[in-house]
Amino acid sequence: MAKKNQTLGEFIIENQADFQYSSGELSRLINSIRLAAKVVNHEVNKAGLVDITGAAGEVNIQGEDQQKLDVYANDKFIQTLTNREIVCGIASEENDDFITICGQKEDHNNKYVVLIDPLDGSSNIDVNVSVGTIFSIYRRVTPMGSPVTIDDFLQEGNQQVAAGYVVYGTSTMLVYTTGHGVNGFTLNPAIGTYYLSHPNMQFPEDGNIYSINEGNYNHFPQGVKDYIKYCQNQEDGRPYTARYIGSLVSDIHRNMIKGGIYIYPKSSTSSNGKLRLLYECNPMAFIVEQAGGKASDGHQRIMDLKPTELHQRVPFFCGSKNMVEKAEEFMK
Ligand code: AHM
Ligand code: MG
Repeated sequence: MAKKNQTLGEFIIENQADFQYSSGELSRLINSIRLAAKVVNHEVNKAGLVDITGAAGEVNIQGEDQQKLDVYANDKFIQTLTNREIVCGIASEENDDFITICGQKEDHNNKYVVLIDPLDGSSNIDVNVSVGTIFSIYRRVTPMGSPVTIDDFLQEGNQQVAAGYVVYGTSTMLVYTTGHGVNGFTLNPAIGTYYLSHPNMQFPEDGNIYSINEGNYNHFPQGVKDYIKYCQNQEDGRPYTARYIGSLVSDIHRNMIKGGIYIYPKSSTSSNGKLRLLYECNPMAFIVEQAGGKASDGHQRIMDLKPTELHQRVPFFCGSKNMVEKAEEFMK
């Protein structure tokens, strides 16, 4: 049972017994993410002090400029998970291909793979706006003892055993689920400890915030244009409030607390939208559903989509259940 002021460490231990994570491997894995997130948090917080921000001069697989902190965060998460030998493979939004990890005895006997977006929304760093880390954990589907294959990563979102995000905001929070509800922990930076601050988070069924990049309006499908007009109409408690940070984790975190919908649709310039199914949409969908919200591609449940490639993009409609259902009606 979640208790306020409990530390994340205590919570993980307590719930390990509850949920019978037989070997404790999943607990150790979440512990490693907690540790790496603290290190990244420290670096993100210093971003304005040292000359570390700005494009690193590299371009990631999607052809976007990579920021230095993206590279740093990517390295930290991969290093931490690799050194502790608790996963058999990692796929990252920042890497072209997945990484295979084996123990010192080359035994390949760990059972989990992690998919991660180490620093999402990093174009916000230069202007001191929140960014986030998103992670997703699956049990491998190939036999233990052999190296992981692409099949271990291309699993439907409904197979996730855990997912979470870290929001580096006015305070730093780690929010995660293992399929038994959603709990949020706030970092006390003075002592480096996360405390349970948001037990059993619930997405309000309704809301009055819509979050979408309206600059792309002319390129949106008709259903999305009509839904935006619906949000703006003066009736039944509308117009809704428009709020768009352009940082997925922060936009969804706010909507989960206040009630709202986040949409990144396809458009005439990007046929599947922008967000990645494996690193962004599936983990966010798992968290949002566990909190009572809904996530779809405008037609079908996100977590039931069968991934075909590591860096696949999908349209994303996510938030308060009734709002997502209303948007889906417009998409028909
Ligand atoms: P990134 O993974 O390159 O950081 O891009 C993902 C981000 C999301 O955090 C955010 O919701 C979206 O891109 C904003 O995109 P846009 O600027 O097109 O509205
Ligand atoms: Mg991203």
